[in-house]
Amino acid sequence: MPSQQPAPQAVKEALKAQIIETPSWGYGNSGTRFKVYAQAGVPRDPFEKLDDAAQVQAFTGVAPVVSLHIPWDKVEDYAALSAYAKERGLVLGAINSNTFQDDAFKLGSVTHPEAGVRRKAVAHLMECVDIMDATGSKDLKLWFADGTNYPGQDDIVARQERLAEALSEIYGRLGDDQRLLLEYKFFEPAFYMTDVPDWGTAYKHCLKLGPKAQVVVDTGHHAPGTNIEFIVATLLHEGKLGAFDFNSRFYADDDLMVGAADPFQLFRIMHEVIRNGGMKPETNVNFMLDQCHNIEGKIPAVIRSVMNVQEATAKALLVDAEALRAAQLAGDVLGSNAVLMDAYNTDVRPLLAEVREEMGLAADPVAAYRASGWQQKIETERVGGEQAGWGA
Ligand code: PSV
Ligand code: MN
Repeated sequence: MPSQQPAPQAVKEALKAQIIETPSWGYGNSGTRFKVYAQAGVPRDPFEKLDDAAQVQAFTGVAPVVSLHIPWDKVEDYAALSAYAKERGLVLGAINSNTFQDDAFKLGSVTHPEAGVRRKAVAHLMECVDIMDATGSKDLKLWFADGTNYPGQDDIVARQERLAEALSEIYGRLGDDQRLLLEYKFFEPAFYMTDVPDWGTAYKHCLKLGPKAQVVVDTGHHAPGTNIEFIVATLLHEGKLGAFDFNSRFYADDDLMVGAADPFQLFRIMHEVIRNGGMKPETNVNFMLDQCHNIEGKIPAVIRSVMNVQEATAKALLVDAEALRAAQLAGDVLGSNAVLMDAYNTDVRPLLAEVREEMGLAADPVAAYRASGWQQKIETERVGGEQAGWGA
């Protein structure tokens, strides 16, 4: 018997309330270690990045928050940047730290064997919290490139202790409504041993720090075959999932548009998010994109990523939870799998088109962006100056 679908109105309301945070660096030039291809019209400063982010928000209606990366988005006056965002219907979101592009950090930042280098890294992280105070940002996102390339290069446990010490100093500096979000990555740029390689290590540190420390799941930071939805379910159940860095990978940390490589995986992740209360505002999961658009147009790619998250979310919202539970309790292996697959195989594009129209938006955001003339405008106007990029 076909299962009872959840009420479409509730699904629509959940989709309208969803917020997807876009990364400032997704609007700038990026590439691989082989080549960064410049694109016409790319922003030259953080203000122009916000102008582009405002386009994504204008056409999707669910992307009003923009993550900053320091020092890539360093400005003289963060209150002015915040006000500029506000005038465009945006707010500044997570502050992403960067302890990986200074020569001093060659052997590590907060885990470096020299105390002086560790102090330099902590000073940068403290500066990031100062910036949060000025922008009103609530999340400090920490990703450490720290690790070693050769067995025996440094002591594994000593590095963990140095990391814990630095994290606890930063944690102590946070305001009551600010969080520290710790991101893990299983390799790169260190190849032998990474100091925060997996969710277990990130979770261990966050647990010791306290309730204002939570884990970031970057979907591109796992070994092939990892069951990411298990990690998501577990962290949510433990109250320790702070954020996603959404993107797609085929081989490594490819930073492709989320949902491009494996939309079924994204659906499975969103199913666990919904099943475990991760969409509730009080759970406070930050759904961020962390992507670099190297060969494709940047603004339409960010729009497409937002739409991919919406499609996976819509399908996950359509899972008949009652039927799933009943089939699971009955030990009905095929029946329970069929409930999930029914939802996954639903074409949610008409539903999302309706949602957008009810929000006063065009049904097809990419087509609307292309017709808007914004791309032509920035390609004509943004000439001269230095285009924003990684600073790699
Ligand atoms: C590291 O690969 C990472 O995922 C971290 O989130 C960084 O902040 C970001 O990429 C930079 O693109
Ligand atoms: Mn990331």
